[in-house]
Amino acid sequence: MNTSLDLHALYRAMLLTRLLDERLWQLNRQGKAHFAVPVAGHEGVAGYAFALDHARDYMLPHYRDLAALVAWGLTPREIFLSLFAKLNDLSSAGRQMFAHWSLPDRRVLSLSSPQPNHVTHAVGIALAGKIRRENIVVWTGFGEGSSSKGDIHESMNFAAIHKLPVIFCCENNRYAISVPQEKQMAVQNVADRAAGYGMPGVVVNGAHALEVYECAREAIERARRGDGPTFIEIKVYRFMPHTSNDDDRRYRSREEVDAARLNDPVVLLREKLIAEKLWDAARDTALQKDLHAEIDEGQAFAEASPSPTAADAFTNVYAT
Ligand SMILES: Cc1ncc(C[n+]2csc(CCOP(=O)(O)OP(=O)(O)O)c2C)c(N)n1
Ligand SMILES: [Mg+2]
Repeated sequence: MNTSLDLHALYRAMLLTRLLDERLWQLNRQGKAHFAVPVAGHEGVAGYAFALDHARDYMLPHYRDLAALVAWGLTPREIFLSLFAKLNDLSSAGRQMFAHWSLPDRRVLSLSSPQPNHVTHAVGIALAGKIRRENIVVWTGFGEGSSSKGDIHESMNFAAIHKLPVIFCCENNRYAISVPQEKQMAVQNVADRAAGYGMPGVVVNGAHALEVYECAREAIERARRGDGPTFIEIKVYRFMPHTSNDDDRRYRSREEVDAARLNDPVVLLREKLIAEKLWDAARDTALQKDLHAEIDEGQAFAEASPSPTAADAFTNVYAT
């Protein structure tokens, strides 16, 4: 275990993400936000963001990686500006769908809605970094459903041949919207495919953020040494519907969801910290209160921010 990891910061990022996720869903249900992408169950991905170097590495995250972005410094204000499609939204000045994060000054690149095009962009950045001898690592995430697409196979093949400093992170939550994994592929572990491209394939339990951190750290060190890419499969479970446009009762039982919730990454980390006497119930209550206040403030700030006007439709576009 790398003792330089700040466990409290990791837990804070995961808890803040959970509380934000609940608020984003409520706002959608109240008719105040047109689209929500729940991430509950995926918060363990914060572990990988703690293993990257925030001063030089690149992130092209999966749309369910809000916890990694929060760990990377994305604030509640910035998240609500994007949710409400405000003019000062950093990602696109209110143009892109929610969860398409683009923070050029922080080296976070947007995914394209067609899944998973952004993985090819990650490989391109890694190639550029290698040619320029920048010693960067590029992290890219996608779902197991998206891993069936050709983009992934071409990207992995190219990255392995050229020993590029890129990490392919497949978040396997067993469903591509309503399609279960067994109707999507004949392998149990997507990571088994890595051998076919000539790179290590690792499976990690996403319910344990510390395991995600450890495995990410090893892959990042390997990439930084010049030894090439790694494929990491994080086993997770999505507790909520695919998006606010989905009704998951039509394709999975409540018993299955309830059973999966017994392995809640936020609760498991909290219990671990308490068991190791690094945390207690009183501190948890105080933290929850602070985080709720931060969320309220971020929401109020974004609600009071200006919306784009008709004239703004022609800024940052290629032609009028
Ligand atoms: C090329 C393409 N086809 C279909 C879609 C519609 N779509 C959006 S998300 C999604 C499911 C992706 O599932 P998975 O990759 O497992 O990620 P998860 O949502 O489970 O995290 C689909 C089919 C899309 N965005 N792009
Ligand atoms: Mg999936």
